[in-house]
Amino acid sequence: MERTFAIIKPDAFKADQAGKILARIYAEGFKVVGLKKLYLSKVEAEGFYAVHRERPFFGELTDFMSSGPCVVMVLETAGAIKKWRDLMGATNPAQAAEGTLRREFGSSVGENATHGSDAPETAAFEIAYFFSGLELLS
Ligand code: 3AN
Repeated sequence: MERTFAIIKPDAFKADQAGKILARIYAEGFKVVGLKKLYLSKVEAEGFYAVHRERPFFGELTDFMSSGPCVVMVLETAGAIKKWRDLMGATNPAQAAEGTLRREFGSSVGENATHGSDAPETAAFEIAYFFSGLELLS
């Protein structure tokens, strides 16, 4: 079993799509080990995306992620990291495959509805950034 970290981003939450996205998560066989709604501050978003600090879109990205509530989750299944990224689709919703979450719910490369860890090390960092061990008992 593997765990990954996922976010329903502020665009999707604001558009009342959290329920539909969660339904897809359950339908695809993920176990939701942790889940909470948060309203990130700018500083909290900057800490989460620290690896992107030098990228030109860092300011835009962290403004967006602190623009409204989001839902953070820990998802568990075999091969969870890749399986969740496959379900999300490409970063740019216009290039995401039919049936993926970003294709259905995203509107731009920045406002793309969902986030998912890209490797085991980032999953470990991202899970620990938002959840204590006590919150992940299952
Ligand atoms: P992914 O989330 O698919 O791994 P990355 O790692 O390329 O994509 O990008 C990290 C985050 O930065 C993503 N959440 C994405 O929405 C955002 N992002 C990527 N490129 C841009 C851009 N040109 N403008 C605004 N936000 C961007």
